[in-house]
Amino acid sequence: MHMYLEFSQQLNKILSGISNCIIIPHKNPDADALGSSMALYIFLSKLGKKTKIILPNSPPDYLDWMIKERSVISYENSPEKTRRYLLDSQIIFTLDFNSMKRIGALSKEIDNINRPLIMIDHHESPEKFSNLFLSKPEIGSTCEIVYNVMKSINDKLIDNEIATYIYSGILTDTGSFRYPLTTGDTHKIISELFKKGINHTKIHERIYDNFTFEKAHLLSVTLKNLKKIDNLGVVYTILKKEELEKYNFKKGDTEGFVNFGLRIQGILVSVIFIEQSGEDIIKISFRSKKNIDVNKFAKKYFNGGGHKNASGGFSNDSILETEKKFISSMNEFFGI
Ligand SMILES: [Mn+2]
Repeated sequence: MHMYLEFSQQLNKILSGISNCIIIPHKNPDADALGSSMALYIFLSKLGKKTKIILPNSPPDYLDWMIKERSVISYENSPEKTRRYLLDSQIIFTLDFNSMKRIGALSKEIDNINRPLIMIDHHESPEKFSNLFLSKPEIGSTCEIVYNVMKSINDKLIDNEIATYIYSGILTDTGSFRYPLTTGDTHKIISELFKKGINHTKIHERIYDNFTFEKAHLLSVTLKNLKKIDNLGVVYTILKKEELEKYNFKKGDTEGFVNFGLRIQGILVSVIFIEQSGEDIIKISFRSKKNIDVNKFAKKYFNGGGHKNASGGFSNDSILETEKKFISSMNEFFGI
């Protein structure tokens, strides 16, 4: 709690002198990025600050419910408007990422206007781009960190709506409270959120029971394509362009698919390769259990990073080349 207190006091001091804030989550935002941004947006608004969330690009459809039109603008869709908001701003919060790479072209705009940056994040190895930062890789979600910050600034401002956003981010980033970084403190926060009257069943349904018919079929292809690297406890699957097109793939449709591999007995690493049309790269997601550090793996072999048990990367090679490289690097990684 000590670290939160110190950060919150510094933040409070900064806030007392300003009236215009911007909040920026990472590109392709998930429920933790959007949840922490929306929660902080409402909180800052209640403190009387004019606030806007700038998204590097539009969020996936299934998270539409998390967004309130007036609070958010997408840089991808309205670059000019974004520049105006940035010019008006006095400070910029960056949430749920710690490398400027994660916001794409928007990072250049941030460089240009040169405002104080305040980073709140839980990924490993933060870049030092901010003036004030709270980097806590030992915490399971940015929402949990933002909650503690808001709580130490002004507990009373946390309402049902803020609590709902915070719950959504904690829920998804802890894998529904199962990943190792879920703690007793996390559950204590959840109990506090319940006191704010959240409807947890409704949140679960919105986040998880949202498959389109095509997405269900895409999942069946994902599982059908599953391959195993014998003796390493590794499974991987590949979704080719044609398969994605056949099932009318939309951004976010494959969210969570990579986790299914970890349901297999004895499997400690699960990987999904997605050959997205329109982009010349293969996107890769890694999940692992126990001490297997797929953050290290993604960094070393596939231009990526993230967390120990959940990371991402990409490849510029063909599917065939990427698969070959993946198998040999996994063997090298496991020292075989
Ligand atoms: Mn997160």
